[in-house]
Amino acid sequence: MANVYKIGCMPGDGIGAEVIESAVAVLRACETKCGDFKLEFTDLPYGTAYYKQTGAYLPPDGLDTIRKFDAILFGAVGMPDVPDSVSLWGLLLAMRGPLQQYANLRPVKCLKSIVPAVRTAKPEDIDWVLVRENSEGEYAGQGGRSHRGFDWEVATELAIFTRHGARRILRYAFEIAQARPRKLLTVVSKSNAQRYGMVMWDEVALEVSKEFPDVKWDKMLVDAMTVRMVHKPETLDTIVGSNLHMDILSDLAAALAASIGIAPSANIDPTRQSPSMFEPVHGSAFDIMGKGIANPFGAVWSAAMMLDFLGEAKAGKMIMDAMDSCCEIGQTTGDLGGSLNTAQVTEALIKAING
Ligand code: GGG
Repeated sequence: MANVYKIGCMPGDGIGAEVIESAVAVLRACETKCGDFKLEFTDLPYGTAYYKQTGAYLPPDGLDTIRKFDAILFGAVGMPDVPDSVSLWGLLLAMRGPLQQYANLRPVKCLKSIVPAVRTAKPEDIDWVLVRENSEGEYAGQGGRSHRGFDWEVATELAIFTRHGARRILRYAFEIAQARPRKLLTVVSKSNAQRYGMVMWDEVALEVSKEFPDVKWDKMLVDAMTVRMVHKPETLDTIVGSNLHMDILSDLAAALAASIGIAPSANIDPTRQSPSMFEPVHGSAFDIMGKGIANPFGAVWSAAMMLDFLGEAKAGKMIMDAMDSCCEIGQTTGDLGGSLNTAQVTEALIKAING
């Protein structure tokens, strides 16, 4: 009997709807081609339009609804007429924390025939997995403001690091590094300037490293890491860091590998008690919304990660191969040098899947 997976489909805002439509069409093609699993999609309407109608990004029972799915496919959040901090905390961060999706995986590599943005790098030099702490740190949502509007206004934004939180993400990153051929991990922090949380982070990395004697690892300050990614990309493989640091480094990494439009991510609950959530790294890009030109690769690659996570690795690879073959023959959107629109790229991917 075929495995059946219940997928909650949450396009969200802006180009989210366009890229998720593409990802679902590609998943459907894969499902038909493989014939040994089934995907049951349920549309979840949460996003800024829902917020404007109801006053909340998620209904009171929203998380309970979400918990019933095997995985969530998410598009993007954010519109110009709602403050970004309201939309991000109303939807995306409101899910990642309670669902204990404490690991955010962001693989980056140059797809076939894609040339890195830096002239000195070879395409094969960029093949990384970025592991982002996804539940605390600088995005703990703690702090406050007093004396609003006065010159002496004070705003605090606390970065909260727990030993438990650092240990579980560092252990997860060491496991990922151990499973990759080069067994190489770089731990990013800023423990010269941030002398409490980041110093503890480095100490925990040293402790956890002892469980993985076969993984070669080193430490980098986040500022120096940006330089190493540009000038010595071949020295990197798996990279782990805090919520904010890896949010920034993963955009840089995607740009180095050609375009933020290709970047996928997986918000994982490694304990599998809650559904994991798969989303392109890019945001809602409302400046190009409705034009039909968004690159669907970030969402499609995220869908491939979802299949992998669900145990359908063969189908996930089919999608990756289809993206490679489209890139090889230039069937891409403008950001990757091609001239196709979103629907045409989707068609090309489906054609590649159908062989
Ligand atoms: N597709 C993801 C999305 O909408 N991202 C918007 C954003 O700003 N995300 C910040 C984050 O991933 O923490």
